[in-house]
Formats: sequence, structure tokens, C-alpha cells
Amino acid sequence: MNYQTYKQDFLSAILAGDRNKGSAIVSELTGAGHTIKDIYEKIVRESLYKVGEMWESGQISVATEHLASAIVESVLNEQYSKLLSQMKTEKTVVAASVENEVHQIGLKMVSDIFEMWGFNVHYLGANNPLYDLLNFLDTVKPDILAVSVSISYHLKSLEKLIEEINHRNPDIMIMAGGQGLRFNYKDFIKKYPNIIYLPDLYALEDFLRKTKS
Ligand code: B12
Repeated sequence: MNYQTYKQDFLSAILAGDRNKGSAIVSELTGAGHTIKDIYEKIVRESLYKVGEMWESGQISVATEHLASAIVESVLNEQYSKLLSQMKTEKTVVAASVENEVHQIGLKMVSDIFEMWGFNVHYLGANNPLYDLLNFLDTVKPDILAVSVSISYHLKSLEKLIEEINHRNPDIMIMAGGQGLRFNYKDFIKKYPNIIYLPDLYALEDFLRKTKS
């Protein structure tokens, strides 16, 4: 079976609320030696983008969209034990979505890739109030802040966060991603040249490979 067929089956499973089926598909793929990165990108992310299109065009309800994303989160959480790496770095990453941003699944995938690369990962998930996040960064002093923005009107929150970090903790590397930046990241990076924008898990792994010391 190719990815296309697995993706179709996974999409049908999450829309039908069939958690066991969704979980079994991912286990079958990992068992067959497919990488987490490929499964996340080609099966899970693509299925969720399809869910978004179906929701936008009124083919499925908000309830079904919620159900599908809840199943995906539980399936991702099940992968944790498979991700743990023998390789350990001394580096810490804090992964957070900006204030008011409720989307967190892409960020969870990003955290899982860091986990596989042996980072000490603090995954904070969605909607982190600016000053709580800044205080957390003061305490943890991570090497990297991985920050996610799905909705472009939350870029203002990202700007505030970057400005505060540049002022308070300029040593933290800020890595940003998510659909809110997809079409305007070039302008954004011009304004904030110290941040790194990466579009997906492939780009993240390339980055980690190149910067591995
Ligand atoms: C599930 C979902 C929800 C869930 C979120 C559940 C959760 N726990 O995350 C719920 C139901 C809560 C939700 C709410 C809303 N949603 Co919604 N949602 C989605 C949906 C269907 C899937 C999101 C997802 O997980 N995608 C899969 C992940 C893996 O993809 P990703 O986020 O792009 O992440 C990848 C990359 O971008 C990258 N990446 C992401 N972050 C980072 C960070 C770093 C550091 C790096 C390196 C990379 C990186 O790596 C990931 C892997 O490749 C999308 C459809 C879509 N196209 O994604 C709509 C979508 C994102 N939602 C949308 C909207 C409009 C909303 C609402 C405003 C709806 C409303 N009217 O209430 C609210 C948000 C309110 C708010 N305050 O923010 C729009 C956004 C349009 C836009 N860009 O402006 C979308 C695109 C749907 C659509 N087609 O219109 N949503």
C-alpha cells in the first residue's frame, strides 16, 4: 500500500472517530520502517489539511473537525516511547504557540523531532500568555525557542514576543514556523533578521543536521 492509500484510510478513520484505526495505521507504518517525519508529514499533516478544507467548504461540522484533531493528538502522544533517542545533547528547546493561538499539533510534531535529536524538550502547547512565557524562558534559559503561529493575525503576538526576547534574552535562538508565516515569512524575516523560519519537519531536520556539533 502506498502513502496515498494510507492517507485516505487515516483521514477516514479520524473523521469517523475511530481512534484505534488511526493508531493502527501509524503503528503499521512505523513497524514497516517508515520514519516518524514522513508519517507526520505525508499522512497526518496532509489529512489535517484536508480536514481543514472540508470544514471550510461545509462538508464536515466543527464537531467532526474537533474529533479528528483530538484523535490525532492522542495518536501523536502514543508515539512518544518510539521517539526517545540514544543520542543526547546538552541543549534545551522550549516549544510554544504564541498568545491566543489555539493550534498546537504542528508544534507537537516539531517537539517530537527535537526529542528524536536528543534535545531536552519543554513542550508548552497552545496559547501561551506573553509574560508567562517570558518568565518561563528566564527560568529555563533554553538554547532555542520554537514558536508556532497558524493564524496570520497572531503575528502581532509573535512580534511582541521577539521584541521582548531580543531585549531580555538575546542569546536564545528563535525558530518560528506555522501557516501564519507561510506566505509572508520573507517580509517578516526582513524585519526580524535574527529569527529562523522553517516551513516543515524536513527543513527542521536539515537545520539540525547542519548545526549538529
Ligand atoms: C485542527 C484545527 C483546529 C483545532 C486546533 C486543535 C489543536 N489542538 O491544535 C481547533 C478546532 C481548536 C481550531 C480552531 C480554529 N481554527 Co483551525 N484548523 C485546524 C486544522 C483542521 C488542522 C491544524 C493542524 O493541526 N494542521 C496540521 C499541522 C501538522 O500543520 P501545521 O500547523 O501547518 O504545522 C506544520 C508546519 O506549518 C510546521 N510548523 C508549525 N509550527 C511550527 C513551528 C516551528 C518552530 C517549525 C520549525 C515548524 C512549524 O511544521 C508542521 C509539520 O509540517 C487547520 C487546517 C490546516 N490547513 O492546517 C485549521 C486552520 C488552521 N484553522 C483555521 C481557523 C480559521 C480556525 C479558527 C479561527 C476558527 C474559528 N472561526 O473559530 C479557530 C482559531 C481560534 C484562535 N483563537 O486561534 C484556518 C486558519 C486560516 C488562516 N491561516 O488564517 C485553517 C487553515 C482552516 C481553514 N482552511 O480555513 N482549528
